[in-house]
Amino acid sequence: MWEGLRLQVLLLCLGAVLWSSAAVAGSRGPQDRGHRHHHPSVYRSRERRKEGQVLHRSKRGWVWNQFFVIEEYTGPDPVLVGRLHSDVDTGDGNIKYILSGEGAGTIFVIDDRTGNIHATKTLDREEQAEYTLTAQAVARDTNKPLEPPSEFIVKVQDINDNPPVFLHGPYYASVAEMSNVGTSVIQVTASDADDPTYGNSAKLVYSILQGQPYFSVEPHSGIIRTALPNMDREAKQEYDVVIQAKDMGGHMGGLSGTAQVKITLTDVNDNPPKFSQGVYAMSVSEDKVPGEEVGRLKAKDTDQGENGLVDYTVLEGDGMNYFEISKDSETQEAVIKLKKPVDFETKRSYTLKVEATNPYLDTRFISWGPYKDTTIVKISVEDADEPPSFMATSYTFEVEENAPGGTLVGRVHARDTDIANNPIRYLIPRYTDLEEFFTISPEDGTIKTTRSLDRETQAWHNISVSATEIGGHHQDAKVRVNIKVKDVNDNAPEFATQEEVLMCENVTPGTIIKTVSAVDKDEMAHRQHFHFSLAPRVANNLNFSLKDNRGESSMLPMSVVCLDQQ
Ligand SMILES: *[C@@H]1O[C@H](CO)[C@@H](O)[C@H](O)[C@H]1NC(C)=O
Ligand SMILES: CC(=O)N[C@H]1CO[C@H](CO)[C@@H](O)[C@@H]1O
Ligand SMILES: [Ca+2]
Ligand SMILES: [Ca+2]
Repeated sequence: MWEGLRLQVLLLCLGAVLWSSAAVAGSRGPQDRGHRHHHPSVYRSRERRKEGQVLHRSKRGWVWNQFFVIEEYTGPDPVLVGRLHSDVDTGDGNIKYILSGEGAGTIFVIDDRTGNIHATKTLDREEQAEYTLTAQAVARDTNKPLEPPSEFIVKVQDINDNPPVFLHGPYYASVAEMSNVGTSVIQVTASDADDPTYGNSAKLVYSILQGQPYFSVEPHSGIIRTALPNMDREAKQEYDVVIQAKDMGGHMGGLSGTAQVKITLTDVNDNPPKFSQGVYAMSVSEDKVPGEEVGRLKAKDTDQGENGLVDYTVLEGDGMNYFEISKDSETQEAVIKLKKPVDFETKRSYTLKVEATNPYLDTRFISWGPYKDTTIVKISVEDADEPPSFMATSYTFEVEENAPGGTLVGRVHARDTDIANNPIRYLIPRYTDLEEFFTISPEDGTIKTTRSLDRETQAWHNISVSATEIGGHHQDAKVRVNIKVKDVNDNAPEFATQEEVLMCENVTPGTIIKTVSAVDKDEMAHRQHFHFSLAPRVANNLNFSLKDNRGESSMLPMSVVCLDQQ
């Protein structure tokens, strides 16, 4: 419809270069952009414009409904954006040009006689890229429109006034150690507020400022890749990389921004476990009981997590039956414990061949292995100061009662099982023989009585004897000694009862008058019995007889029989 209007717009050319691109602004091609970034020429052209260079519309077909004004212009005078001109304008001042729309009267002011439009302040394309305005030509006296109103656009011309910015930095990334060269780590992206469709103001190129030769960045994608083979986490784990994004396609004079990228190498299993010693010496006392810890050793593995886990096994050695190996999962140490008691006097040293292995292997690095190590553990058995030991677990002796003091009862014998073979001293702990019936020879362990014993008072003297090492740690041992007092027949039998016997007259001969029995304090052997007889005083009295019931038991009662009375 603009074709039909007679309102002419004079474009103010900002210079030949700017002009040409403005003329085809609707269909800018890459070849045009190639010219557009020569900003010095833009500034130069501005100077010329101030001299009043004005181009007239010379042919139809322009995209002439657009004005261009460069952003961020800070000259002393307002920028002339363009000029409205109507064909009916004869230059006599009867036409009045009116501007309305976005920014009319504030940002854009028009000289209503000449049609010159000026921008009153600097414009920022990144704030507002274009303004839609309406031009009118009216008769100055009647205010009658001389042309239909026509809409046009003022486009703010981009300059490179915005640096690239990494909006998501700083970045944290990780990549496995030993990765192949070219392994992608992370992609970083910067943004540029300038016009991406125009010139190179927003055309970014990435480069690496810090982090070479370990990493590289792809210039156009911002993808960071590894650049060095065999990067070893165990040598260096963290890298501070700085990436720069530069606009103007990376050329001189472009603006730039940087981002920090912290790259951490993650672990792979590329180190075997390693014992620091070829031989580990340990010792165990012979008095340790099975289950007790003998010692620890550790194979170091510089890898992390499960790559650094170590398992231990005993491969061989004469100590295999006596010691077992386990792992302290907290410290990753091998723990050697006693499995069976050891005896210094029997065998004084054992050897174990211990292997440490990584349970989790990485197939890619198998050839760098083997992921195991072996070492020798030498365990010496230490002599423990063991208490003396009696030759018997207990002793039983006999001594005759009434034997005189000083009679030999028996002899105990203990000895020191240690190599030192310390001499032994014996004694009877007083509390086991309160009345001091016995003495013992400290040197040779012979027990004697101190006085004669009476079986009928105490038949057993169950005492203890202790044996103590002289020297060493004075360890001692005790043994039970049961002493039996042997009986001798030193007691006369007595009647069990001492009663008078009353009997009636005229009893029938053969009647049992009384049964008597006897007791004896002495020990009664089996089938032993008493012999009964009538006292001599009545032995010739034929009126009574005594019947000895010998036979069944040791204390059979006797019958006294009343003889027939005449
Ligand atoms: C003493 O030891 C003997 C034999 O072991 C035992 O028959 C007896 O009952 C013990 N006497 C005492 C008082 O412990
Ligand atoms: C020795 C004795 O005392 N014998 C007497 C037995 O009994 C007759 C009759 O009762 C006496 O006459 C005896 O003296
Ligand atoms: Ca820019
Ligand atoms: Ca590793």
